[in-house]
Amino acid sequence: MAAYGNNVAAGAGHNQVLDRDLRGYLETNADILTVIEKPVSIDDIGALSAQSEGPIMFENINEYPDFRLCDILVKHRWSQCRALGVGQEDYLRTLAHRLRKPPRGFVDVDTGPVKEVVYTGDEVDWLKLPAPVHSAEEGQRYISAMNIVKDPETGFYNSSHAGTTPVGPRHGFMSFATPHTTIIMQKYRDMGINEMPIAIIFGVHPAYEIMANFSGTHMDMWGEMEMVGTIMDQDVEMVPCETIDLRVPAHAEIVVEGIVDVSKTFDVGGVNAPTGYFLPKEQNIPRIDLTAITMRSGKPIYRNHQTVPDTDHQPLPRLCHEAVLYNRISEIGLKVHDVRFPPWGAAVSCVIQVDYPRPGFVNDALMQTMGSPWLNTKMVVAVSPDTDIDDPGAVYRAIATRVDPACDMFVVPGTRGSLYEPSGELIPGHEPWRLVGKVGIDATAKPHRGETDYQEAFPVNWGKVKLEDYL
Ligand SMILES: [Mn+2]
Repeated sequence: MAAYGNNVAAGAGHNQVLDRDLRGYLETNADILTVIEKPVSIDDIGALSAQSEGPIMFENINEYPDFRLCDILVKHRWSQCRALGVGQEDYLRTLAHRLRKPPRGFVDVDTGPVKEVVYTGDEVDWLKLPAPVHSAEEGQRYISAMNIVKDPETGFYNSSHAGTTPVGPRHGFMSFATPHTTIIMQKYRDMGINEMPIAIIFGVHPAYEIMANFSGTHMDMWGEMEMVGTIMDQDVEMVPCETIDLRVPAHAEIVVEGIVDVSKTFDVGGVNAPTGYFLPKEQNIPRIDLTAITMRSGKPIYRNHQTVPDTDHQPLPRLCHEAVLYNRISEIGLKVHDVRFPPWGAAVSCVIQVDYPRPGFVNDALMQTMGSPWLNTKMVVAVSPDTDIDDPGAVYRAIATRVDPACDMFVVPGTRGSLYEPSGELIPGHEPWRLVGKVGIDATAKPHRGETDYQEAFPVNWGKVKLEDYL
């Protein structure tokens, strides 16, 4: 599955100036894009997308002939690195470095491709967008695109990917699972404003999506949208909305404009968690009412994020976490080769790949990672550079062979559990929050316990002679 990353020639996929839009990105990165031209039903798109390891585009959807649909843009490092226009080996440190830079802001322009088609009033109907049902348990259509809201105090543009259930042509329910939107909605209420403008954006360059999922201390300095140009290392253009006081990416494929009534919430059904479970089974969330839809002409591309099983729904929200942890662990003094919330870790496990000068460093790095702000570090494993972090079997092998359970792992009971997986105890009176323990596992090679014992044996000419050459 890492074949692309290992086989592409040095320089492939590196574009010094990144494409401004998703169409350009897909063209530049055609070598890793799977294009499906055969007609498919919208009911099969989830199951088909989730079989692809790399970006996939459906050109002909039976029920929605006017749209294309793409997915799985950033599941693996070999595709994530294309979003920054750097090689796989440079991706994480590049993102980590750029996240420490000041916000570049965005460039205001009057109009852009996303205004080629404009629907307002009764013409607005988002049920015409190819939003699929993501699982039988959910049983209803689910929109997973990026959204933008404006902090009414600072004016900064905060972004997240709040799962949205469309239930009529012009309304739906939005699950704001991220703390910042919750804080911003409270600011509107405190100012006596019940109508929060919101824009939902489909089909942007994947760097927007990586940045939109940032989670950490930033609200007094910038919003995620002001940082997109920073991580792309180039200007991004924004256009004014038609019906609300908000600006949106000029080169997006589709933009939905609407208003969230922050004064009320509604009981709606459950949701597919990034862990792969149908949790929580009930949600109490606000309603959105649509005011406009604008889009590009010529078969606009609907960006779907199929949520289950292992897709880019697991890594995407955690790519900035990885970069923040890269910085924090580096500060301790370890050489960090990689930090990964792997798709096969169900969004509650993190693997750090490190070198370190002497005993003691790994436990500090494990504690730093386990104590991160996010609820995704229940099980943290440290490995050495000779363990293939892309291969779950290799990580398991390191745990099996390089860990003395009596001294290389430690458990911390009673920490903040994820509401998205069932292992923690529900906290009475605070449902769906859970209490859970965490485990740190040092599966690194330990030279101080015998250098040569940690060297694995391989055949002569391993990696040089290929069986395929003899077939
Ligand atoms: Mn935020």
